[in-house]
Amino acid sequence: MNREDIMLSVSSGMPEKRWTHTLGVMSTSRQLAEQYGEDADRAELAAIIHDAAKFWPIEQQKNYIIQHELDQELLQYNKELWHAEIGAHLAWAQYGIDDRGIRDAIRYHTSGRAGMTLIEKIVWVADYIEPNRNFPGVDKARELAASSLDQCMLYGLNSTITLLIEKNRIIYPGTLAARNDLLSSLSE
Ligand code: DGI
Ligand code: FE
Ligand code: FE
Repeated sequence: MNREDIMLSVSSGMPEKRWTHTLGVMSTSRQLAEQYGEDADRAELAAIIHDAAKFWPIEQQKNYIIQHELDQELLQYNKELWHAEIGAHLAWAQYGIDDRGIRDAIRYHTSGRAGMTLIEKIVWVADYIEPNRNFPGVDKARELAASSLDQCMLYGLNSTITLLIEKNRIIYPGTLAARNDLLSSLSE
């Protein structure tokens, strides 16, 4: 499917506000790709699809993961992680994207993982700082992203992990691994 058809399909499956967020992630991903030396079209394509399954009813998300034999382990962790795994599968099954790097940028856009690629970091950071985001600390995150994707990601992961602990919620081990991996590569 071409870019325009994918945009129409994804936008029709979400409320307007979430599509506005997606447009923000698209432009921020392009911008970060140009700054940090990634292919802007690839980064933007991952951004278009990243939240495609975000507004599916939660039972439908669960069933999709089971029926398509996706990572079942995710079902033991927070539901907010599921749409990323489904989005990566939709990119291939519904939108015909062969590029594994694009699909992994979608797959890890919420959790993060150890050893993230450049495009994965770009989409993660763009999702966190796009212009429509408004949470305490977002300006600090934007400042960090202007000079270092790794510093911005570490800041964002620390903040997400802290919030999850404050709410006494489960933390996905991949998120901790992403944070630890960034910390050790930054201190090398
Ligand atoms: O889909 P978006 O709202 O654009 O953003 P996202 O896909 O990054 O989802 C972020 C939410 O996921 C955030 O409110 C925290 C929540 N979450 C729940 N459990 C985890 C988690 N985020 C991470 N990184 N790791 C978790 O274990
Ligand atoms: Fe998301
Ligand atoms: Fe998002």
